[in-house]
Amino acid sequence: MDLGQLSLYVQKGNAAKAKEMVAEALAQNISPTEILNTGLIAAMSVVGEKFKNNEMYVPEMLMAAKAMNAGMQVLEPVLTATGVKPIGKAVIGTVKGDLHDIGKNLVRMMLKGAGIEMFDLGIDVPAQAFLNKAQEVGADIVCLSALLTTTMPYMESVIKEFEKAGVRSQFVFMIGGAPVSESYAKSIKADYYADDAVVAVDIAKKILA
Ligand code: B1M
Repeated sequence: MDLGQLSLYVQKGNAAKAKEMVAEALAQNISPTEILNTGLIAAMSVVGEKFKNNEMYVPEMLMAAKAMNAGMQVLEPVLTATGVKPIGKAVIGTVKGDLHDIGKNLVRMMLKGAGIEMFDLGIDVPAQAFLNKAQEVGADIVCLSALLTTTMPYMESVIKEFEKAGVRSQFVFMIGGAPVSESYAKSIKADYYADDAVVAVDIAKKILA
């Protein structure tokens, strides 16, 4: 199977074909990681480049994201399949002002697949909502995602909200997203930075061991 074709369907925003091809690829025993990396994530890199170069605009970018999400829905049961009892709990969300959720969803699925009970607050999440949910469910890890340089600083506001409430030390913060870096994580006193969903799983397992 040509996963390049899957990437093209996603770039063109053809959700039905993207879904169909992911299902076919799984039926042909192609690994979910390969489908993700070569078919789906690669498509979003092309879309991002084209957007930067004014060859693609927001509506097309949104269509591509919908096609990507359609493909990911087919992959979800495979990525989240786990027979084990939960090893911990995590709250996850994309911070306030930011509507990007593909990377966050991927991290959620992979952490769930690693046996972590996930509480997904969605997108555009205010600091107080992270604090409320983390306390309500007794989370071990609070996962923050941001895709924009303009929303990344809000991650610090979330951590400060926990400090203000006097509960910062009860939670481990893991942050990630395209503009985020290890040094940024250090500068806002987050505990961990994860470059991608696979690294996020490694870190979470270490935290919960
Ligand atoms: Co937007 N967008 N977007 N966008 N968009 C980017 C991020 C951008 C880089 C495009 C570009 O210019 N090349 C640019 C940001 C520039 C910047 O800040 N420096 C940008 C912009 C400018 C915008 C708007 C401002 C455009 C506008 O309106 N003029 C607008 C902002 C809206 C808002 O949020 N307020 C906007 C809107 C959108 C859409 C809604 C159309 C759509 C999102 C739809 C959706 O998510 N449902 C969209 C998309 C699709 C993108 C690109 C093309 C793809 C993002 C993506 O899904 N990548 C993106 C360009 C790019 O990234 N190349 C772009 C695939 C995904 C798997 O990767 O999310 O990076 P990613 O997640 C990775 C890692 O980062 C990491 O793990 C994942 C992989 O395993 N990770 C974590 C993520 N979160 C983590 C959390 C962790 C650990 C790891 O721990 C907790």
